[in-house]
Amino acid sequence: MHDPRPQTPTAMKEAAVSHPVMPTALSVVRSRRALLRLALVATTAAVVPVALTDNAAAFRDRDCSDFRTQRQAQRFFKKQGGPREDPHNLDSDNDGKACEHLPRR
Ligand SMILES: [Ca+2]
Ligand SMILES: [Ca+2]
Repeated sequence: MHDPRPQTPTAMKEAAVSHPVMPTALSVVRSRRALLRLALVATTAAVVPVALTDNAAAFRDRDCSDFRTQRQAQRFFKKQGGPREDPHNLDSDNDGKACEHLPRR
């Protein structure tokens, strides 16, 4: 088994040199960074799933089959920013009319 502690007097001296008198200040900085990183990771881990869940809940893709009439689809399409925006792709031919194949009323 390997013992990490220095075995020879020379190795001990080298170890002492590579860890100077300020290890406390240095390790404080290091642990602060580690803490910050940990906090960042924890925050990201906590926020990202919530954000994803929120988005998924807020945006439920609608299709023409979700509407009974073209009029309903058109109303929804306009509410969602149509025809400039069409996040649900209700107007795939971009003529400003959503779900033309649905009955008018
Ligand atoms: Ca859609
Ligand atoms: Ca269309």
